[in-house]
Order: sequence, then C-alpha cells, then structure tokens
Amino acid sequence: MTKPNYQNAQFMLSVAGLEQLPPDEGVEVAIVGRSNAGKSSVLNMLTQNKGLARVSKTPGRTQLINLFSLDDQRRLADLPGYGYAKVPEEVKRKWQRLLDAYLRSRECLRGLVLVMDIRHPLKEFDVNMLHWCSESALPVHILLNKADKLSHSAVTKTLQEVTKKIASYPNETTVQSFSTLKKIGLDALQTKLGEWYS
Ligand SMILES: Nc1nc2c(ncn2[C@@H]2O[C@H](COP(=O)(O)OP(=O)(O)OP(=O)(O)O)[C@@H](O)[C@H]2O)c(=O)[nH]1
Ligand SMILES: [Mg+2]
Repeated sequence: MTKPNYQNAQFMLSVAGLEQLPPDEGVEVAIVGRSNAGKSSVLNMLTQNKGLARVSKTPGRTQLINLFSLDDQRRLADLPGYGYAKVPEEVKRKWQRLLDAYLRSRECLRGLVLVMDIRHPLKEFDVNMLHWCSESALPVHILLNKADKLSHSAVTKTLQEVTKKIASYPNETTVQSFSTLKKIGLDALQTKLGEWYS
C-alpha cells in the first residue's frame, strides 16, 4: 500500500463507547498519553491541519475517542488524556474504562504513539501502558514531546535514559524526541507510521 497522505485526514467522529466505533477493519494507529502531553498538537502537526484535533489549553478536554480517517482503510485515533488531577474520580474512571476497552478489543489497532512531556517521562501511567503493550505484543512508539523546553544536552540525556529503560521490553518499543512547537521529529514519526500503515 502507498504511504498515507496525512494532509487528507478528515475528522470522522467522536465516540464515548465502543459500540459507536466504525467497523473493526483496515489499520488504526492510536495516540495516547497523559493529559497535556501534546497528543492533539502532534495530530495537528502530522496532518498540517491546526484545527483538526482540538488543542486545548485546558487539560483533559479531550474526553472521547476522536477518530480521523486518512483514507478508506486507514485511521488515526486521538485517545482520552489520562492523569489530570482536577477531573472528578467518576469521570476519570469512565475514561479509563473506555481506554482499556478500546485497547483490549480493537483488532485493527496496529500500534500506539505514546506521547510524553520530555520533562516528565515515564510517569506511572506511561509505565503501565508500556507493560500492557508488552504483554499484548502491541508496538509502541514514544514521542518525548516539548523537546524545545530542554537544552540539546538534556534532550540527549533523557533520550538515552528512556532508551535504556525500554530496552528490556520484548515488543517493538521505540523512542524519539519531538517538538510540535519547533517542528522537530516529524520525519522519524512518519517513517514509523509508514511501517505500521504499509
Ligand atoms: N512548548 C511546547 N508546548 C507544547 C508542545 N506541544 C504541545 N504543547 C502545548 O501543551 C499544551 C497541551 O497540548 P495538547 O495538544 O492539547 O495536549 P493533549 O495531550 O491533547 O491534552 P488533552 O487533550 O487534555 O489530553 C498546549 O498548551 C500546547 O500548546 C511542544 O512541542 N512544545
Ligand atoms: Mg487532546
């Protein structure tokens, strides 16, 4: 299959429950990460469409699974952000259940893009996600986003630390630095996605 044209991305729908998802076929790649890590910004940069995924300054606004189609067989999913303290417990539990159910049951899910703030990598939720993916043999590509917030040497150091920590995972687990603000790392991300979508 040819490489997807990310600029063709179209918003499909937002779902609050699995039963609302489109048929489980073709290839889906999901973007996950703690609230405010920059998931929606990554999606906007990838598709060169600033308004596509809502970039919210209020953390936790992405409360549903937002689906975007690249073509009739390939989709991107922007998953609910997790870990935002100010959201009521009940709402948090609801998101967690939706996220878990999606990850467990979605057959067409080919890989996860796990977005972290490079200043706070591998928080508890990130580590849980990596463990879960490793047990489910689901490939993960980590974006250490907001690299513009650190010096070049600090970026390199964090990249080395994370690389070392993920080396023991048996599933395909890769990492790169990224910045939606400075537009750093897009080529590497597209290369990884190209593998998954091919
Ligand atoms: N400095 C810097 N800020 C960024 C970068 N990427 C995103 N941000 C900012 O981080 C904040 C959160 O970005 P979002 O893309 O909304 O994050 P999200 O992960 O989708 O958040 P939720 O939908 O709430 O889970 C926004 O204020 C962005 O402008 C980056 O590369 N560098
Ligand atoms: Mg978002």
